[in-house]
Amino acid sequence: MPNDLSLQAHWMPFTANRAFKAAPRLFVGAKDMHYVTDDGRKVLDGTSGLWCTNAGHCRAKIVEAVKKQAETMDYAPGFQMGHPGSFRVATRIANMLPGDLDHVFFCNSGSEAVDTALKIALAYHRVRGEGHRNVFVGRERGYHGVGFGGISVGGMPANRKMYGSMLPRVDHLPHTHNLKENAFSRGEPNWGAHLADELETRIIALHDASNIAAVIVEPMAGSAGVLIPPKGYLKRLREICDKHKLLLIFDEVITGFGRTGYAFGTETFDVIPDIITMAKGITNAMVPMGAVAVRKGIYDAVVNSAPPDTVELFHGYTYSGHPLATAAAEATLDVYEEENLFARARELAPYFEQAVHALREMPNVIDIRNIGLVAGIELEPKAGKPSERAFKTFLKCYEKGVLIRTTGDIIALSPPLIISKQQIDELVGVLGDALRESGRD
Ligand code: PXG
Repeated sequence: MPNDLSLQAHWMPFTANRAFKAAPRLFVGAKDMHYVTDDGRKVLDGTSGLWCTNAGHCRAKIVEAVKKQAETMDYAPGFQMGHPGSFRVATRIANMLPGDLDHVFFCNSGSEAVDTALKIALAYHRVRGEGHRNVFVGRERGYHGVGFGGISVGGMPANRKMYGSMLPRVDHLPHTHNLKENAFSRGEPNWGAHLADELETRIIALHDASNIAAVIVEPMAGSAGVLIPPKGYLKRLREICDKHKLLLIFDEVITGFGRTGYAFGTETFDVIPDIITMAKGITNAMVPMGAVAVRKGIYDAVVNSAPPDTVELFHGYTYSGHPLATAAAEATLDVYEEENLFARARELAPYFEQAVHALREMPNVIDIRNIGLVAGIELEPKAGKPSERAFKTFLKCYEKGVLIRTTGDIIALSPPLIISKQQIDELVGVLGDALRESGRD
């Protein structure tokens, strides 16, 4: 670390600031599958940064596109003005989505995408004369970013407990994680579709469908530790939403752009929601960007309800559709397409599955689950010290040149979709060594 670098002023996000500043870990470079540390070590990226560099790091095509855009036009106002890039990206995203999910609103992060989606859902019901539909249904262990909307529908206790009042009318479905029934499942677990029925039997029964605006879930919960939807679960949610005219929102901030083996989770799980939120992989993380895709009927209802020539939705961000972000997105979508990366994730998935499930024999492993190029490895928490075992494993992996991610005592692997079989072996091999060592502690 440079001697003149002071770490004190920066209040780091979701980080143990004091421990980090006592023993910092700094990256200073990145290329393809690797980071470079400040002391010149290469670290294999097993997590695509924070689930976002799906095409690998510093890809030349994306770098060039952003450079060129920065030289040509740095910024264009997005309100009552436009620039071609945002229209092109919206069209391309609409073409990647199934059904009539064909209008796209831009923002700058997953948290903003979630807020935007919730607001669009309320606006949609209101313009149809159903403004009484203002209850949102999230799910326990859901993660929808850190805005007040997102933490309200989210189900991560630590992310909520400090912050007092949130959106006032929210209920939560039960999460689907059950080790007794589903431990060591490969792909979608068999047990748990019936948990979707709670939407009808408990939540709709309590609030009445006529008061509920939307149900928001991650098709596969990422941050809570890779919780893969049970077979048939998402279809049941869709059926119940249809029956009671509730909008179904899929938060695809993590599952978007190939993570589960197809462009989006909607395709992998063959269930079409009404609204999809996305971010992260949309620009391969080169420039922050988020987006919300909605079905045609939602756009039409809101837009056509306003008098002609007036603003239809009072919502937007200074940087909605920022030119650098749209340039990065266009080049990123090119890379995904040219290198067939979503199909590559699908084709590599069985090899990845075999590799990660071999960790079953390691000490303290109580579950392994996977789909596409994502896996969760759950450890038995150390008595009285939750999270410690997984975090120590993270530190050992980092020392050995591999980046993993932990949440509680769950290890998540979500490598860039360009990973080779040899690198999968390296990632899992190093993690295995680290688990063996942590097992002795
Ligand atoms: N929705 C989902 C499903 C997410 O996973 C967000 C919204 C919020 O996105 P922004 O861009 O506002 O952070 C996320 C973010 C992790 C991890 O390791 C996950 C996220 C972010 C950082 C770390 O689990 N997900």
